[in-house]
Amino acid sequence: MKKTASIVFLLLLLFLSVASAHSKLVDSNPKAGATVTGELSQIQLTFNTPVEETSKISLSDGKNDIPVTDQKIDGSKLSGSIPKDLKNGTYQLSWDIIGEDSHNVKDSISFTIDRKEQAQAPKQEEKAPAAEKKTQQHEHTEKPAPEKTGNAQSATPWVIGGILVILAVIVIALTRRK
Ligand SMILES: [Cu+2]
Repeated sequence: MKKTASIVFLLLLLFLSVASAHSKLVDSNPKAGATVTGELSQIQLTFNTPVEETSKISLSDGKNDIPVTDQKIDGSKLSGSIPKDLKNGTYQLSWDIIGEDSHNVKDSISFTIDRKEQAQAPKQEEKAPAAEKKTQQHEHTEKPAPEKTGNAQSATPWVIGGILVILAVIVIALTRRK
């Protein structure tokens, strides 16, 4: 009986670790949807896992890319420098990272720069603050040829999860009969 319980527990643990393995943003400067009124020359993204060296940040004002220079990776933190004199407006801060589970994750947040000294003629589009928008896309770039030699990283987490749940149900059903 105890043995069965621990098997079920292990299966559950395995399922959870597979299902939650993707790297995601946990903090940022500026924060998602923030309005920046002061100085901003450094941006930083913090993820829930370390990210690989090839990970990149990019910044756009919706039309043009703005250079993010001096990009640095420090464990789970990705940082870079941006021009100090950005115009007032809404910006998209995007990342293209390789997370700890070796998956490629692309996502972005937006923030607004609204500095008084730059105040321009009022715009008509103030009704819906674009800064609230947060695009969510978690893309997984799978290896081109999925082969059987691959480990759990290339298998679809949901398929594994489903199999584990079925196994757990069978184990529980067998235990009840005794
Ligand atoms: Cu992932």
